[in-house]
Amino acid sequence: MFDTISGRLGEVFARLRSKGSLNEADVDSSLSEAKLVLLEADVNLAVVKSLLARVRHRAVGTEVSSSLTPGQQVIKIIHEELITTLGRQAAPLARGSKSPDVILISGLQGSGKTTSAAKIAAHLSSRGRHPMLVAADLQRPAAVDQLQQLGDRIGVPVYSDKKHGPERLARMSVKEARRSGRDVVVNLPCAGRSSAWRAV
Ligand SMILES: Nc1nc2c(ncn2[C@@H]2O[C@H](COP(=O)(O)OP(=O)(O)OP(=O)(O)O)[C@@H](O)[C@H]2O)c(=O)[nH]1
Ligand SMILES: [Mg+2]
Repeated sequence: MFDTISGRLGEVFARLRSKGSLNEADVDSSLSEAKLVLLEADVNLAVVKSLLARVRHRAVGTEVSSSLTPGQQVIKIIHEELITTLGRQAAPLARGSKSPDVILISGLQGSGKTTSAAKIAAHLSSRGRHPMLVAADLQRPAAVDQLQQLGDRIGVPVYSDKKHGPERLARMSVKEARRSGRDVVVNLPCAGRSSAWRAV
């Protein structure tokens, strides 16, 4: 997601970079394009509004640096405000005292649990961890297949067994992770009230 956002924002602001002088209309037209890019990437509307309001306030304000053109100045402001919005410090995932770490994902129906589980697993793989996805949503038909397809796409093993309920599956998945050398288990039970909560 960040690659897409940065590529598209880069295109929007590349047009400003070359300008020797900027008027409010230049800034406003770039910011409204930036707003679309951010909203299409699912950034929260309140976050987008506040970020762009701060950028606009500073960009049409008084900050002038002799070493930068106005276009470059706006890009510098956006860069700084993006850092402020995202946070200056990365917060790594906390590691448990014993392996594997277990991440349990719950949330309302259709809120993006399965997709997020695959994204987390892909991210962890890219950081050198060895995740395993657990398909413990045994109620919705095709839920296991959906996760299996995502797992295949990102090269992460998916553990499931339709013979057992979510709680048993959660326990078994931890054993299987230890046996197969996976150091993070991303478990997706069916619902917040699932008994798999108790098993981890
Ligand atoms: N735009 C957008 N769509 C998303 C995002 N995450 C998931 N989706 C889509 O939302 C729909 C539901 O996502 P899932 O990951 O299946 O949601 P879920 O919570 O696992 O759904 P259930 O298992 O049915 O409760 C799918 O069509 C996804 O492609 C996201 O970050 N942005
Ligand atoms: Mg799901």
